[in-house]
Amino acid sequence: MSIVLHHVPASRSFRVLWLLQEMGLTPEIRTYAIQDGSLRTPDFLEKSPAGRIPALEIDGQVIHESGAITEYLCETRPQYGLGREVGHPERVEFLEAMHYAETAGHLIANLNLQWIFLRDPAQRSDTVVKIEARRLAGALAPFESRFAKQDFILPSGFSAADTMMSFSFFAARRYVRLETFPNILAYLDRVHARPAYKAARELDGSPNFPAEDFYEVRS
Ligand SMILES: N[C@@H](CCC(=O)N[C@@H](CS)C(=O)NCC(=O)O)C(=O)O
Repeated sequence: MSIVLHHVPASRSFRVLWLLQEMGLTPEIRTYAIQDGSLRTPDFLEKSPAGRIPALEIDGQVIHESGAITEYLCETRPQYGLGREVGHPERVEFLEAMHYAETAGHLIANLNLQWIFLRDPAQRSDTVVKIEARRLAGALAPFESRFAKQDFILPSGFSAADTMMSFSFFAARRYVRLETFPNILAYLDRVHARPAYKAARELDGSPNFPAEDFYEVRS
């Protein structure tokens, strides 16, 4: 079975790459860059109408949206136990985490645009970056108390809620000092120790956009 992942290193498509590795599936990876126009070709727009990654070719179709891909993989490959099916006691928490990942994700996207992708840094708004970094910290805060009680996003253990949500923690590090969230850092250590996570990182590739480790907001 051929699986093709349309991918940008260190981006949301890592969610899918890692979930596939948790399932023992290694896709063919086609790598794009956000700034070089490769996501706006007619060929790619047929796969992903807004020109976004990830897009996954699997089972004779192309799926876009990381959350939809994640739910599809869990539903069609239940043997890995990474989803929480309808009727499962954790179903609602699972769906909440799946979508909350994009509540955090859109804040990160706004900050990425302001700090990394604006061609002219003079166009950056100090007000917007300050507000969005605060809102991002606020979106991460509930997980600090959650990880005081449990090792992973769901009480019963590791699931695709982790492969979806973790990207937000990785990417948030550029804008929020995670040292103020020690339980989230301990969670990330648990995630980093997973063999499938390590394998996915090997396949991910180096970021092909110019990101700094941390962006300090002027007060
Ligand atoms: N909700 C979508 C968002 C996808 C998305 O915006 N991906 C970013 C990379 S993290 C992208 O493709 N950006 C390219 C662009 O904005 O032109 C998902 O979760 O798949």
